[in-house]
Amino acid sequence: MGILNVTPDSFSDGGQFIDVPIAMARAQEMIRDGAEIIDVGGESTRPGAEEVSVAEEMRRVLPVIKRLRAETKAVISIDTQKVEVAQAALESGAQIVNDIAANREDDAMWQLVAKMGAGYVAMHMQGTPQTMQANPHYADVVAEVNEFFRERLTRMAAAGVSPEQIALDVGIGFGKKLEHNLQLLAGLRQFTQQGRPLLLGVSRKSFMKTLLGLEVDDRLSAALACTVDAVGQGTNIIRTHDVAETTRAIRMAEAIQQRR
Ligand code: YH5
Repeated sequence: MGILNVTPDSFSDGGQFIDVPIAMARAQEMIRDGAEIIDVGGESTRPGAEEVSVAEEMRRVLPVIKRLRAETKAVISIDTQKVEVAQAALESGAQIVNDIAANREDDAMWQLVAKMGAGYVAMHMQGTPQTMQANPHYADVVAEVNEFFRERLTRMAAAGVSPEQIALDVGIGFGKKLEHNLQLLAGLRQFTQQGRPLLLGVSRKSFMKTLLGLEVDDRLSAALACTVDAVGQGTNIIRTHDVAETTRAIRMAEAIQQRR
C-alpha cells in the first residue's frame, strides 16, 4: 500500500492549489514500483495537526481518486475519518476505507461500508489524534489490541459488515509509547488468529527516532527491518512511503519464507 498524501502545495498561490498531475505522477511511480493499493489521504493525522473541513478534504482527494480510477488498475483506499468523505470517495472509485478512527462510537461509517460493500481497515488507536500521545497506558497492549479487534468485528457485523470486508491494523504510533509499539511488532503473529488480513504502517514513524535517534529521512532501513519481521509473522499489507524498497524487502522475505 503506497501512501499518497494530497495536501495543498505550499509553494503556489496562497498555498491552496492541489496539483493533481503531480499526485498522479507520484501514484504512477508507486504502482510501477509494486504498489497494489494507493492510500489517498487529504487530512494530516499527525499528533496536533489542524483539522480540515469535509468540503476541503473532498476538494483535495476526489479529483485524484477519479483519475486514479480512470487511468490505473490500482485498488484505491481513502484515508479518512469522515463518513461524508468516505462516501464521496467510494462513489468516485475508491474500494477501501482506511479508518484510523475505527475506535469510533457511532456506526454510520460501518453502515456506509456495509451498504457499499467496501473494504475496511480497522486501525487501533488509544484516544484521539489530538490527545493520544499524552500518556498512553496499557496493562497488556497485545491482549488489549486483540480484544479491540474482536469487539470491532462483532460490532461491525451488527452493522452489516462481513468479516471478509475487514483488515486489521495495530496502529503503530497511535496512542502508543515506544515499548507498546515494540510489543505490538513482536506480537503481530497473535493478531492473525482473528482470521483477517493484517496491515502494518511503520513508514517514517517517530518510534524509530526514540529507539535509534533517526531523523525522518534516515528511517528507511529501520522500517524495512520492521517490514521483513512483520511479513515473517504473517502480515499481509505494508503501508509505506517507500514502495520500491519495501516491495524488494517483501519479495526477498517471502522467497525465504516459502522455503521454510
Ligand atoms: C497506519 O499506521 N498511519 S498517518 C508521523 C510520521 C510519519 C508517518 C514523521 N495512517 C497509519 O503515517 N493508516 C497513518 O512522522 C495510517 N495505519 C493505517 N491504516 C501517520 C503516518 C506518520 C505519522
